[in-house]
Amino acid sequence: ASVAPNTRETLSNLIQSNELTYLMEAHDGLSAAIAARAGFRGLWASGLSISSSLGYRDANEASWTQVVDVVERMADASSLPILVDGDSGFGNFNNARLLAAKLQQRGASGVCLEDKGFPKMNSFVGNRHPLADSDEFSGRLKAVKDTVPDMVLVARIEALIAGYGLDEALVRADAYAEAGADAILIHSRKSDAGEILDFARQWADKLPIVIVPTKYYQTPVSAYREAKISTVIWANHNMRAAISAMRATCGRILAEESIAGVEPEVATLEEVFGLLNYDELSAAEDRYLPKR
Ligand code: SPV
Ligand code: MG
Repeated sequence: ASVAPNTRETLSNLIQSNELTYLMEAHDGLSAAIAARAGFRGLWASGLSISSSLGYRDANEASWTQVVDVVERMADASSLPILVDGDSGFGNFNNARLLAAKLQQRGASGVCLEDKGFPKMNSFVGNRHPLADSDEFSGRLKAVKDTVPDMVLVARIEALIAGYGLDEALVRADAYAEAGADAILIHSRKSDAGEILDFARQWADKLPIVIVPTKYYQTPVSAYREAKISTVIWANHNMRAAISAMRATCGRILAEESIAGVEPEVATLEEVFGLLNYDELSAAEDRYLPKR
């Protein structure tokens, strides 16, 4: 983990800038360090990926304190600004503001809240995605903004996921902007970006738009630049890449009764030590441990 504090771009700058911003999913200290080394400038602390890596389902089975602990490891290991998937806020306005305050204390730069109830279910699972009442959800947003005014607050609209149309999504976006959101995340489970681009056209840049193209991955990012979308979240690809790599490695070691075959395929131990800055520790040992 990096001990030196870094001067860093703020999440607010990234989301407000006119350039298209990418937030890369991470779900623990190691994946956060890998994303930072790869060159990403900000991270998405994905609820799906954090749950999965802990062995939970993305249905609020992981407690909010478990999520906060993971985010702290990500912040320490990467020094990047982190937008945290706060799900629906783990309850009412009071739970949401407590979560946000604790996330800020532990190094997060922003929190995204979705307009559903507790417990939520991952947006790509099944068809039961009851929406929260818009006024009640706006209260959750206001409470978070009042409690942590300098944190980026992203309001996530689940209307399209829940089967409502663009009109409901736009009415909710207006209400959430009024409640103090800094950006709107519009989510879709369609395999093309049509409804997202329609939303962007009608929303007309009133607040920055954040999208999660997990299902409409074929659309090139040039379409998002043209539509003046602010931020694209690559939401779960470190977690899914880890599954593929670990499955292949386990299968091979079991079948070959040897680790010789996988050795050239897996990261070297030197890479592990580099990612976690072991050099910094040995320099500190030279400085602080008594010389013999
Ligand atoms: C997550 O990464 O947990 C998200 C995005 O919320 S999604 O899985 O698409 O709902
Ligand atoms: Mg999520």
